[in-house]
Amino acid sequence: WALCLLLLGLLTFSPTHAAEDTSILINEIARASNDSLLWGPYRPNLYFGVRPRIPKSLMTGLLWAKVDNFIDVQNNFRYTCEQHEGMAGYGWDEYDVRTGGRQTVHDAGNKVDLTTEFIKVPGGVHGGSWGLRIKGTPRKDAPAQLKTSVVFYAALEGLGSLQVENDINVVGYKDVVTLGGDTPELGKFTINVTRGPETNTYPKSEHPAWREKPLNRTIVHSFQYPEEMLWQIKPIMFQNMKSVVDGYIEKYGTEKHPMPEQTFTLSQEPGPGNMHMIQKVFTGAFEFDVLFTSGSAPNPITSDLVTKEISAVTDSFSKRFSKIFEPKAPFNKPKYLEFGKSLFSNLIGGIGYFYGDAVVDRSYAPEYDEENEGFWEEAAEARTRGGLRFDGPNELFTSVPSRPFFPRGFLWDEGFHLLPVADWDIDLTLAIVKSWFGLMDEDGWIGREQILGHEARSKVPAEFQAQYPHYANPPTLFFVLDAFIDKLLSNRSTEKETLQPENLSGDIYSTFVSNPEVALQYLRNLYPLLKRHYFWFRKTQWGDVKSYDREAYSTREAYRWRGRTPDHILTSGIDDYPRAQPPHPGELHVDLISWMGTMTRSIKRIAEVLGETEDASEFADYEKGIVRNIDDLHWDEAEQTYCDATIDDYEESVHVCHKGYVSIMPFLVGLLPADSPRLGAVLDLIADPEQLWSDHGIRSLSKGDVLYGTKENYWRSPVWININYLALVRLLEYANTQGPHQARAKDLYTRLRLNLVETVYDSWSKTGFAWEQYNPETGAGQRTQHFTGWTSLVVKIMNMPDLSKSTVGKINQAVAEV
Ligand code: 6A9
Repeated sequence: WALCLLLLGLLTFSPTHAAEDTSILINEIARASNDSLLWGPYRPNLYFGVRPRIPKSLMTGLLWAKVDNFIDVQNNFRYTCEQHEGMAGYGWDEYDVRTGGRQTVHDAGNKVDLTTEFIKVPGGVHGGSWGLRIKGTPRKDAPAQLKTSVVFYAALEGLGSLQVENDINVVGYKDVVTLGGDTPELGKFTINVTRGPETNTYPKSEHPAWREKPLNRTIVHSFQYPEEMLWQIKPIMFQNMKSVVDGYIEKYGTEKHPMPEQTFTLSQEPGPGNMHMIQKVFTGAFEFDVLFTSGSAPNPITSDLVTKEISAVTDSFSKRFSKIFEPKAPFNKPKYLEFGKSLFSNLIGGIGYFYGDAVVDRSYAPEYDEENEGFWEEAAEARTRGGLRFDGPNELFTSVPSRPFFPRGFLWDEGFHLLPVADWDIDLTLAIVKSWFGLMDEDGWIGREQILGHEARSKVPAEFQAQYPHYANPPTLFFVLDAFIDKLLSNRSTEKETLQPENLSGDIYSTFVSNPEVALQYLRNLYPLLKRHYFWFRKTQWGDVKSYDREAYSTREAYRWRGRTPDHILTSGIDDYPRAQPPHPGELHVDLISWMGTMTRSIKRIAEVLGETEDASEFADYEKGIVRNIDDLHWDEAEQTYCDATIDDYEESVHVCHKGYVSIMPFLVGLLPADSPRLGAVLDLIADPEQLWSDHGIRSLSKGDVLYGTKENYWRSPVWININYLALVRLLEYANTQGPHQARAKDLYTRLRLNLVETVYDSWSKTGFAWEQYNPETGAGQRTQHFTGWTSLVVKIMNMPDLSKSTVGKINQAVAEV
């Protein structure tokens, strides 16, 4: 009925009381949208963990291990996603943030395939209910009597209560274990952990301990723990198991020690506490459910409902996926559809909600102004002096680059993540964008890497934790706002259609687009933050042009990344790409001025849409200066590419040319018009197999560069999908625009698209994973495994048009040749 209310709200909307009605409508939409986004597996650092988007509330998680010997158990309990646990692939096969989906974990080490099926059921006034089905299927090489121990826990942070409701003496936990809870935000709720179907079987034992704790009973272990330590669940669990072992030894001696499946159990201690662990031990295949029912929901969640909903959810996911991301030729084959579903599901299933404080260096040390030569040494020195402080606590709703390795928000990654997400669910996308801009401080800064709270920090070495309020990162969130405005403008004509009830189930995902008033209000609310952020860039990342005896000096549009060291500019996102040596405060970075150019264009467009004409014309001036200076300051005639600039030993300005992603950045972000006199040279560079072109995508650095493949070789040869995606978008634009390079762009586009998809697909089908980057020679996925972040842009790439058979461009090419 939330949907009905929403529909009513939309239909009764009349322009007469526009302002008032709009705000009511916005609230209504926000509520409905928030409700369906309240719950989720928003702890992507775990193989499975549900929490609501509430700072301190109910936290749940899942652990399991095979228990057929005494040795392996300690290392085999799965909990946080880890890279070296010998997983034969894991992740969401199908997932939609609004309704749920299915994840499979191919746990080769524990010889079990574990699935988590999760569904959300709206109803009531507290964000609805959810159900989870946990299934284990022994893998082919598993012993006949595989024994698996599974622990599901529910913990409570913040205000409220959570307790075991069963009377242990009555049911002995043979059947359903019920937890009851009540919190200010969630109201009353119950969590039922079911026994599962009759087909479940349990280990048997002759040991006397069996009489005390037969394993066909569920074990419930409750306790109170300091809130900020609750995330350290594994050591807490082992501690209790150890006390159980000690108890057995004391009682029965070491001779008659029970079997491992009984040894590694928790003590049966249901009761009060902020943590309740529920353990089950099975032989062979198993299944049970966790059913969360919100107190205000009309009906309780049942196992039958989970069965029904999970098939409905996966069904509608597949239909919707085919509609939105249908792979186009030559990828219109079932195998690419499966591949696309998996990649996209992992991107969207990787969305998390994070809450906690962040380490920020607020010393504002004068060294951080980076004015002197040798500034990087002074800055390093200042960093050791510190001024570290905890900012926040902050909250962040975001996707993550990689669940096992970087399970937290990264600013410029997110702009790429949200491009596919925006096609799927623009309301969700805008909620995430808003969450990111909500992190901005009063100067306009947003930290590049969001390491919020103890659990997130535990994954990051201390020296990488601090964020610096003068460090930037490419402003890719503006791409997302651009995509939003594109959708807005293209949707206006079909506005009426999208309000039809039969379209409504899809409509909840795009309320903003189908309601221009609401969309404009969203932008209007965001606009002051966008400006603050934009001017923060101008104020902190400006480049010093006084040593450049060029005309360009007059416009002052020149930029330099702050925070570089001799070997890295982490802030640029392309960490170890070669730059001027040694660093110099008079350096100018061509990638940054390009980012500034695209950001300026984007904020100008937003200003226009909002009718902020004075702002728009101010931005237009900056844009003009930037576009001009990209050529004046950065184009190198001899090298025929764009280059960084610096000041040499003779106080002369010189170019620092390393061909690769940096040197084509003006092209990548869309600042070169189709008739640019530089475009031909850029395409030559891209197309040359001795330079950027490879069979697996465009290389980060030219094969001809002396530093190709050297040192860390992180961004010095490997193929990265985010940048290749940008190249593809540009090539498609040129292929569709009349101009001297149209036919060539079409050819490059077609071949690049093929190479990229094949590369990511091959690696995925061989290894079961998407990877952080790809080897330009072999195409092998490398570095971080299960990198489900921007690599999933391949879903959009498969959905881009197939131009191989179109005649567009051929005619123009012919004309041009004539
Ligand atoms: C260091 C080590 C367990 C590096 O995808 C996130 C970023 C990108 O934004 C950036 O462009 N990655 C790219 O060059 C990964 C950065 C990870 C830093 C974490 C701590 C943790 O050890």
